[in-house]
Amino acid sequence: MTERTLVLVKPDGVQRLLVGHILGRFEERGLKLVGLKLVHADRALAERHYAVHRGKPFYEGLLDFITSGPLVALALEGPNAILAVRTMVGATRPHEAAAGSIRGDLAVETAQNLVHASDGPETATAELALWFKPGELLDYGREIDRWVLAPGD
Ligand code: FUP
Repeated sequence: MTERTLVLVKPDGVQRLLVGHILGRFEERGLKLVGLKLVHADRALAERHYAVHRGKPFYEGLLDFITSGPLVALALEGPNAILAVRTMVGATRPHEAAAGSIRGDLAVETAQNLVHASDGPETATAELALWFKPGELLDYGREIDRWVLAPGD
């Protein structure tokens, strides 16, 4: 099933100059970029994004971190994109993340684990609506399907 999901390359990823690398991993996998923006989130946006964590011990630090600098919001589309992206991102705690995953390869700190990815269909819908206005998510053909990947070429 074709799905859309939200990915954030968090402020640590921007500061570490890993945006292109991380975006490249998703592109190499074959996921289609349907939304992209650089955002310096304010507190209100961060609170809505992380509402599920309100009251937890790490909540205030999480808000401070996610608002500490610009991040890159990506909307990705593809077959089973939500789970495919979660698997590529790896476990929340980077020391538990599989080698080969983004966190498993590039991070060691839970508080600075580089990437956020929606964890299910409901959160994907809600998070895409939170970070993108409707007109900012594009529907477009993928020329590569015709020119590179077309069977029989
Ligand atoms: P994930 O879905 O993998 O991004 O993980 P969560 O939604 O459980 O957590 C969101 C963010 O909170 C993590 F990316 C990092 C932070 N966090 C902590 O700092 N400490 C924790 O114990 C759990 C999460």
